[in-house]
Amino acid sequence: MALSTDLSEILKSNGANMVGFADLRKLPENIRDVFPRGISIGVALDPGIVLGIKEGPTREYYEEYRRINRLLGSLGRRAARFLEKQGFSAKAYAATSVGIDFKTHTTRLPHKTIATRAGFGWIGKCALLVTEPFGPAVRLTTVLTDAELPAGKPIDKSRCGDCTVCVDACPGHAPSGRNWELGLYRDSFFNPYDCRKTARKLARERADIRETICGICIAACPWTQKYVKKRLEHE
Ligand code: B12
Ligand code: SF4
Ligand code: SF4
Repeated sequence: MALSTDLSEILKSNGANMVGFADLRKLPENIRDVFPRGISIGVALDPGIVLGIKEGPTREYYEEYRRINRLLGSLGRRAARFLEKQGFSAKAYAATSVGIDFKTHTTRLPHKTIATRAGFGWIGKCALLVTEPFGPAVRLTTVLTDAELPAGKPIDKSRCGDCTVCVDACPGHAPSGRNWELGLYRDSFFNPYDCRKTARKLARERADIRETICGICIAACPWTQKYVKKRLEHE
C-alpha cells in the first residue's frame, strides 16, 4: 500500500493529475511484455488553452501538446526509476510516436487500455478516454511493472449515454455515434483515417503545423466544459 501511495505522491508533486494502477493479467502476455501491472499517468490540458480550440487547433495547443508529452516522458521515467530502486522491474512507455503502425493507426498496447483498466474513465464516442474530473482533456502515458500495486476498479462500459456533442462537432465525421463497451474495436465506432485527414488539414490551415492535432472533440465534450468552467471560476 505504502509503495503505491508514495509513487502517487511523487508523480503528483511533479505534475501528474491522475495516477492509477491496472491489473493487466487478463491481457495477452505478448502485448504487456509479461508484466502483470500497468501504471496509468494522466496530465490535464490547461483549461484556457482548451477554450481556444473549440473551432480547431492553435499554436498554443501545439505547444501545450509538446509540453505535456515531455512531462509525461519524465514522469514515466521517474516512476520506473523509483520502482527499480525498490527492486522491481519497470518499463516506461513514450506518450506518443513510439511503436505506431501507421497503416492501421494502432499500437500494441494503447495507453487508453491501461487507463480504463486503472478505472480512470471510459472510451467516449470520440474514441478518447473520458474522465469525470477532466473529460477527455487529459494526455496519458503508461509504465509496466512487476510490482504488485493495488489495482483500481476497471471501467467496461461507456458513460456517454445519449450525448452526441462530439459526433455533431467533428468536422471529419469520424465518430459514428455508437457507444463503446469492452470488446468493441475502435474502427467499429470511429474512423481514424477521416480523423487524421481532417486534423492534419486543420492544423496546416489554421496554425501552419504539419502534425495530427485538432482537439475540437476534446473541447466540445460536456465533461471537459465542466472541468474548464470549474477551473476558470477558481482563478
Ligand atoms: C494512433 C493514434 C492516433 C490515430 C488513431 C486514433 C485512435 N483513437 O486510435 C489518429 C492519428 C487518428 C489520432 C488522432 C488523435 N489523437 Co491520438 N494517438 C494514437 C496513439 C499513438 C495510439 C492509439 C492506438 O493504438 N489506437 C488503436 C486502438 C485499437 O486503440 P484506442 O482507440 O487507442 O483504444 C482502444 C483500446 O484502448 C480499447 N480498450 C479500452 N479498454 C480496454 C480494455 C481491454 C481489456 C481491451 C482489450 C481493450 C480496451 O478501447 C479503445 C477503443 O476501441 C495514442 C498513444 C498511445 N500510444 O496509446 C494516441 C492518443 C490516443 N491520441 C491522443 C489524442 C489526444 C489525439 C488527438 C486529439 C490529436 C491531438 N492531440 O490533438 C486526435 C483525436 C483522435 C480521436 N478522437 O481518437 C491521446 C488521447 C488521450 C485521451 N484522453 O484519450 C493519446 C492517448 C496520446 C496520449 N499520450 O495521450 N491518434
Ligand atoms: S480530433 Fe478533430 S477530426 Fe479527430 S475526431 Fe476529434 S474533432 Fe474529429
Ligand atoms: S461529447 Fe458526449 S458523446 Fe462525446 S465523449 Fe463526451 S460525453 Fe461522450
